[in-house]
Amino acid sequence: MIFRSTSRRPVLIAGNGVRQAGAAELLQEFAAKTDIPVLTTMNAVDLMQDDRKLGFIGVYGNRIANMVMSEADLVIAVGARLGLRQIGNIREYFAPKACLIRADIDQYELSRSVKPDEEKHLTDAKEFLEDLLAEPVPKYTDWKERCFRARDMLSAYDRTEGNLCIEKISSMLPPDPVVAVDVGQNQCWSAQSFTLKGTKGRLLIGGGYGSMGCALPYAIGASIATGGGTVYCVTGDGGLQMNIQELQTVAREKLPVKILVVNNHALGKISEIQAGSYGGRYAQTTGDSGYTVPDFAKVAEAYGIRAGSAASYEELDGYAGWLSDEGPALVDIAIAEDSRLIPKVNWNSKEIRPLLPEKLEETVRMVLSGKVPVEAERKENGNMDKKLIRGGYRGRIAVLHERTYGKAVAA
Ligand SMILES: Cc1ncc(C[n+]2csc(CCOP(=O)(O)OP(=O)(O)O)c2C)c(N)n1
Ligand SMILES: [Mg+2]
Repeated sequence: MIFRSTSRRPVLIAGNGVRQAGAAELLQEFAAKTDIPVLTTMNAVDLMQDDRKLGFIGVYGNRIANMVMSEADLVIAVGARLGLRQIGNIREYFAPKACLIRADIDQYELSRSVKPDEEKHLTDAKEFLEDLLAEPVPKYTDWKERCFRARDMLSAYDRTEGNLCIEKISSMLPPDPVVAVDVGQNQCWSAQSFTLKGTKGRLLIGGGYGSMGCALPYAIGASIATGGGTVYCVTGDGGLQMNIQELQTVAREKLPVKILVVNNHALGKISEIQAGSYGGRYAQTTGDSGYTVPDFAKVAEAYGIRAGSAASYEELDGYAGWLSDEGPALVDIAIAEDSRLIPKVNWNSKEIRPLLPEKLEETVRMVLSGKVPVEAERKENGNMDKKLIRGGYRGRIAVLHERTYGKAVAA
C-alpha cells in the first residue's frame, strides 16, 4: 500500500514527470476518483487547469497552493523533483504537518532528502499512479471543497497588472490552447494566472533553464509539430529581443503564431530585484537606467507580420479576430514599468508577502484545517467583510464577498 488511509488532508503534487511518463490522463482519473486536491509545480501547471486549478507551489506559487501545502497531512509528490524553488531554503517549513511520499524516476533526485522520514519510490510516474489507482483510496470530497472554498476567498488578492493582463489573454483563448511562455515576470504571471479551458491545453514553460527568448522558438516548434496549428506566444519585451530574428521564420512559414508581448519596457524580473534588494539602484533594466525597447509592432510589420499595439490589456478585445484566424500576428501590450510579481514566499521564513489581512488569513487557515464548519465560516466571512470594509478595503473585499456568497448560494 502506498496511500495512508489515516490521512485527513492529503494532496498530490504533480510535476512535469507526470506528463513525461504519459500519465496526464491517469492523473485526471486519480483526481476525479479520489477528490484528493492536486497541486502542481510551475513546469506542470498545465496538468490541472480550468475549474480544477488550485495552482502551483513554490516561491512565486499561487498563494492558495502554498497555503494548502502548509495544512496538508500527507503529500504525495509524483514526478516533481522538489527543488529549492519549490520547497524553499528551510525544509522544516515545507509541508510542516505532512508525511511525504515521493515518486521519481531519477535516483539522483531521490538521493537528496526533503524530509528526514520521507518515503521514496524509485519508479516511473505512470506505474506509480496506476498502483495508486488500484488501491482503495477513500474519497476526500469535503477536504477538496474546503480547498476550493479557500481559493475562492483569496480570488480577489494577488492580482497585479501583469496577472490581469494574463487573465485577459487567457479569457480570449479557445479551449485546449497551446501557449508558449518566456522567462521573467511574464513567465510567473502566466503560470499563476492562465486558466486554460478544457483538459488538454498546454503551457510550454522553460522552467528552471531560465532561457530568455525561448517562447518564440517554442511556439514555432509547437506550431510545426502540430501540422501548422495555432500557438500563442506570451513573451516579455526583453525575451523577444533575444530571438527576434525568428519573426522571419514565422512570416516565411506563414505559421499561425500569435505573439503577445507583455511589455513593461523593462527587464522586469531583474529590475524588481534591483528595487527590492539593491535599494532601487537600477542598472540596464529600465528606461532610465540603460534598457530600451523598439516599437515591436513596426518591427513585426517590417517582417511582414500583422501587428498592433495596445495601450492596456483592456484594449485586447480589439484584436480578438487576430487571435483566432489563420495568420501570424503580434500585439504589443503595454503594462506599467514597475508592475510587480506577487505573492512571494519569503526566503528564510514561511511568510507569504504581501501579508493578507490578519483576519482573512486566519479564516482561510481555519477553513483549510476544517476547524470551521461551512456555516460558521460563512458567518465569519460576513463579520470579517464588515470589519475590513471599515478598514478601507472596500473594493477588494466587495469582490471577495460577492464571490464567496455567490458560490455558497450556487452550492
Ligand atoms: C538569456 C538570458 N539572459 C539573462 C537572463 C536573466 N534574466 C532573467 S529574467 C530577465 C528579464 C526578463 O525581461 P523581460 O523579457 O522583459 O521579461 P519581464 O521580466 O519584464 O516580464 C533576465 C535578464 C536569462 N534568464 N536568460
Ligand atoms: Mg519586460
